[in-house]
Amino acid sequence: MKKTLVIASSLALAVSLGACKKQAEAPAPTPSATMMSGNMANMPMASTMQHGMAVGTVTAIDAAKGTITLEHGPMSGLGWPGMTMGFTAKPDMLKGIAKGDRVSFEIDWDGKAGSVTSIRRAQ
Ligand SMILES: [Cu+2]
Repeated sequence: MKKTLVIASSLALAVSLGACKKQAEAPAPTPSATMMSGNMANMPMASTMQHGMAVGTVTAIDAAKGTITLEHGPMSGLGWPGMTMGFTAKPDMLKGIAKGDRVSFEIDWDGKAGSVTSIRRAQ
């Protein structure tokens, strides 16, 4: 009887831990345009711009065109799960970065496309 109780409560614990993790991965609230002030609020791009940070691996890169594809882990700031996706970047920013490199990077996301604002090789 006592043993059954212990098993039941550890099961309940496992379930609640699972729920907790799921909640932590849920997308963060979107900053609204009202959080911005002055001229920024009048710019459609700026009003929806969000910032994200992640670590990932370069799966494709074209420094001349300023494009990079990253297989990234969870994106903090945007609440994204890990995925593979393409971004734009200033060509200068991609100098010294190669396919297969592990990088930590930050992006601005306008709701449709992401542009890299900083990227560096991770150890
Ligand atoms: Cu992504």
